[in-house]
Amino acid sequence: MAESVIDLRSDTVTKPSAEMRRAMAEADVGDDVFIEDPTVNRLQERAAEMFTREAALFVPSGTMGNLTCILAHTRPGQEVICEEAGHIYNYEMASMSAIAGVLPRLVRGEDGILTWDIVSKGIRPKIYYRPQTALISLENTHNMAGGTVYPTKLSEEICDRAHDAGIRVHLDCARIFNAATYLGENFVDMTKKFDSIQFCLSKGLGAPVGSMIVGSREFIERCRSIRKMLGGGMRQAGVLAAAGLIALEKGPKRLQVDHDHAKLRATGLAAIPGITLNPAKVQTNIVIFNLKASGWSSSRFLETLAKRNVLAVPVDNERVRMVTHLDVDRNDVEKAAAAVQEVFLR
Ligand code: TLP
Repeated sequence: MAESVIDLRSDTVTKPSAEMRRAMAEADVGDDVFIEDPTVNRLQERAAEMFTREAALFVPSGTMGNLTCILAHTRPGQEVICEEAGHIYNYEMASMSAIAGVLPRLVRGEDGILTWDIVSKGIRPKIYYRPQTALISLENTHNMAGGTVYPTKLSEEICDRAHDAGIRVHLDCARIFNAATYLGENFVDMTKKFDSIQFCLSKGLGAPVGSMIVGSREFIERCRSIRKMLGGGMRQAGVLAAAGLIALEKGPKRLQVDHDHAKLRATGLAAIPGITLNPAKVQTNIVIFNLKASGWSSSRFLETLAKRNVLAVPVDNERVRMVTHLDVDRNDVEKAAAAVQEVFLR
């Protein structure tokens, strides 16, 4: 039998479980554009209830969720402050500019984490001939900083001070349950001050498709129209929401396992000469390491690693990202570390 592939490219690669597939097959459905899909409605009600917010909206992807929120919060010509390595700026096809007509105003955080001091330097003065800051967008966990987590006090201070200045704050928390698992805090407390939040069902939680926007009823109704404008009005989407409900109930509880695996892998990788990585900085399920000292480029390294049935993605020419998830076990983690070692030894 051919050796199976260990896919560490992302926690998006997980396949729906047998339980999810069964629930999808049996889902009660209706036309969600008429707001008549009982399973979608249940998922939305459950997400709102879990986050103790008024309402929630099921969207096809995190990318659409973030863009929908930006469109709801801003007008063309305004600015959105975001971290320079953030997903919203680097991996969403510049949609905030191409579609929402707003300018990203970049600031740099330490390990991707912003403080009010950093954010406030990006806020425009209120002068009629200058573009105006409408929104601040934070990312928790911060993907390309290596899955780092916001201390809740820092994000709360940003929200409070931004609100005092009349600026709204969006949270791209695709991996909010990873962040909450790391902090040992309740995700409701971590997110309560944000004007909008977007989290993904299709990452560590294991659903095949979908993200949720959570906020006030009035905000969510605005987002519903915007989602339709973007082509995200799905019809019998209950087949997807059924998997989302299972992801939401069961997914968060097992994330510590992924974090333990990431830590284990980071420790193994850090011991390999040529790899630069501080395992103490690995907080969640994402490990990013630097190959520069080895002389390998990311692309050549990844091609060679793929021949050993281990997949990962480049961050840039020097850095590689590996993500743990529910479809990799401890054995896979150990095999992947051994494969990396073999690549260097050849
Ligand atoms: N992240 C993907 C890639 O796009 C990089 C991944 O493999 O990690 N916010 C954050 C923080 C994300 O990490 C992602 C996806 C999204 C938004 C977008 O979600 P989708 O892929 O559902 O549009």
